[in-house]
Amino acid sequence: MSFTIESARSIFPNTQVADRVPATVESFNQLSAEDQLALLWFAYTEMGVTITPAAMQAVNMVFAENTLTQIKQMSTSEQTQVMCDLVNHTDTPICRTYSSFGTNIKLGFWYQLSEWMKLLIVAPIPKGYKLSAKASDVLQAIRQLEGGQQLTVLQNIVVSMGYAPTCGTPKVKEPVVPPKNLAPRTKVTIKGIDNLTVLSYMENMNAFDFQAAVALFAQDGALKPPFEEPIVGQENILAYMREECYGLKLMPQRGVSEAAEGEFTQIKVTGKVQTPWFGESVGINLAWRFLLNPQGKIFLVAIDLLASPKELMNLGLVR
Ligand code: 45D
Repeated sequence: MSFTIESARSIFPNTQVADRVPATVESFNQLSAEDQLALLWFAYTEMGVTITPAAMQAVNMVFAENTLTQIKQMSTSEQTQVMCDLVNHTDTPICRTYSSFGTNIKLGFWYQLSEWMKLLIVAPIPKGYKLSAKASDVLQAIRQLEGGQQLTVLQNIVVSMGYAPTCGTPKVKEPVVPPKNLAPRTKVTIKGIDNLTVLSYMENMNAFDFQAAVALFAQDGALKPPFEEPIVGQENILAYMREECYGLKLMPQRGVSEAAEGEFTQIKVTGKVQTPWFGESVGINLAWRFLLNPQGKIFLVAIDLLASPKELMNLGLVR
């Protein structure tokens, strides 16, 4: 029997993932638009971590500039309406445009609005806004998550906003920006791991050398981001990395390598990742579960957000 992507997903089955993240997003989605906006604003401003303004330089904001200027010139009530439309997934031109943005442009769009809200250029959330009881519960649930999980909740919500007519909306093609400041190549060491594919994966990702990172995958290999379906095939993985991975810092710590059936190898690595948005102030606890084919190519790497820091030590060795 040989692996399928589906069956490969269940290697290291005792990995405890942060299930409270999708559960929180789910209960958030049940709230009214006003509650959603106010709650997000409270959660964002309370989080106690600030976005590194320099992160905006890694984002190609030209695609959002027209929309942002348009919103800036609106009346206060029109601005509030646009924000409600975005959370309501209403079919408007702005919501359609927003949906065509990649993740980082969406985050950058809200970052810009948040800066303008502070300056009162854009309608702020009313200071005295009273959340409904249900919304207060969701806010409380967000407060109880660890920092990296809170950011993931926020990111997932921001990504799902807007209006996409069908599931296959054409994405704005982001021109391939020639790597600005290719990060210096640094050697990675992972306690317990000497596998060259895994080590090169980390090193190439940290150097933003996505071409080299993708070359480590099998032709029909897959990458599964947290709470998403696998992205299959080298070309799709490369497009994904160019859109989502610029500026990430992977900090693997330890791992375990075991033989799997059919001369495959399964390797689990735990550690942290830093996002360019928050730099060193937030480390997100992660696991990478690699399944390498007999040729040593990546058949699947599944990235999971860990339920708790304790999971960093759970390599499945204690039986
Ligand atoms: O007024 O090896 C609100 C992969 C509304 C690749 C707002 C990976 C109200 C392979 C929205 C609140 C990528 C999978 C305003 C590794 C309102 C690989 C503004 C993993 C103004 C390791 C809100 C990477 C704002 C990972 C401005 C796990 C919110 C990366 C901004 C994780 C939120 C990155 C931001 C995360 C959130 C980034 C900037 C979780 C960023 C989150």
